[in-house]
Amino acid sequence: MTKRALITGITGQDGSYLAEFLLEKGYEVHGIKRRASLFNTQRIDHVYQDPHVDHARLRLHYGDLTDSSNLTRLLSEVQPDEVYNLGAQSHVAVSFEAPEYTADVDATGTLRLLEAIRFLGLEKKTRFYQASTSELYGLVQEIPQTETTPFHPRSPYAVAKMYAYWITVNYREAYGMYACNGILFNHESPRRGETFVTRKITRGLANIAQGLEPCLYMGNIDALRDWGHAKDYVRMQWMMLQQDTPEDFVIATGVQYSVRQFIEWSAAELGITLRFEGKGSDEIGIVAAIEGDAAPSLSVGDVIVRIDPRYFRPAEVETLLGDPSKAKAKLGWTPEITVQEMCAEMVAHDLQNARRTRLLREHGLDLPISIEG
Ligand code: NDP
Ligand code: GDR
Repeated sequence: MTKRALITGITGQDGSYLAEFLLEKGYEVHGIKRRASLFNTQRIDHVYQDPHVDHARLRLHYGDLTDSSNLTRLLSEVQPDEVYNLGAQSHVAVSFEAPEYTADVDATGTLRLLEAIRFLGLEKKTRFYQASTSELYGLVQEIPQTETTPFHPRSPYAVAKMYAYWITVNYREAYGMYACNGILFNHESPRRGETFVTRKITRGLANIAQGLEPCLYMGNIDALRDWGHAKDYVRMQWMMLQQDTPEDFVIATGVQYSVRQFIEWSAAELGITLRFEGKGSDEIGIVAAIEGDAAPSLSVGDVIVRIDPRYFRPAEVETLLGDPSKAKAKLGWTPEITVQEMCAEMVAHDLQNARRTRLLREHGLDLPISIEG
């Protein structure tokens, strides 16, 4: 029997990798996309299948986590074996600007899905994955963080995700549902949204190297993160739903680096050696050396990184470091892509885009580029 999965957030970074992964495993994949005034399916266009062709195994449905009747109708139609709840307002800084909306989507949205499963009597058939987050640890109580480390969320996003975490546990305990939380630490890729820190860096520096932008403006570059590759992490999301009993797992690499370090690696991938000088808001990143003709419009001594307090958060998560021992021991999961390999892949991708934009400009096809972080 072909297994059927429903993915919320299929148009996002993780949703796109998970859809690819499940299609390769032979699943029929249903995804919920939001109505937008422009196309928003770029990340999954390469796996799109014409619904007019027989046996198309990827189907997209309009919907929204804020709409209970829509979710109930879709679950009733699809009757999924597995639901992956990846949909969210997922940007921590934005959650301070839109806290109520973030709670509606990330917290109540999760409840709406679980309740729809229960209401339709699918609680014994449908397995449920909740995209929980290392942001739950916030002001960390223990290093490294494990499945038993206490939570102290530091943003409206993290507080909303805390509700989602516990309502998932509650539906498992109260109704015997196969429901589990993956507590995922930061994971990135060339498909990462452009305003998350790693992608902002790889894209910004690639644009600077190609003469498209003058400078990268950053927030707290002392923040420490445990970064993995999204491809490794979606494999784990699936593995969590294939066990005999539902459990929650930390997914991380067990290694942490600073944002500043990620900037230095990215610059090095582009043939630029960066030197940081100054302190706090006055810190700057200066070009110390350039390999060959890697960045023809730059010179040694140019300042290409500055701090803009606009990107500081009202409450910051300074350090996160996960301990994935349980996932390794119980599921045999280990990450295969290192953070340095991932950084190289992201820079190569963004450099190709920047070169294309520069070429178009040189031929009079002036494309505007957004530098808003
Ligand atoms: P993205 O921001 O790339 O994707 C979020 C997805 O959610 C998009 O498809 C978006 O649609 C969709 N979405 C947003 N609002 C709604 C809504 N109201 N109704 C339905 N769908 C909605 O996130 P990631 O792929 O990086 O992350 C996936 C999940 O994992 C998220 O829940 C995130 O909070 C969580 N997470 C992510 C981590 C990471 O490091 N990436 C770590 C830990 C947890 P659209 O394309 O239309 O905007
Ligand atoms: P995070 O990711 O908040 O950890 O949430 P993000 O990449 O946005 O920030 C990581 C760290 O970098 C610092 N930082 C900046 N961040 C951004 N976005 N822009 C900047 O200019 C900048 N300068 C410094 C931040 O302050 C922070 O400390 C991500 C999201 O994917 C969540 O959905 C997910 O739950 C967590 O990861 C785990």
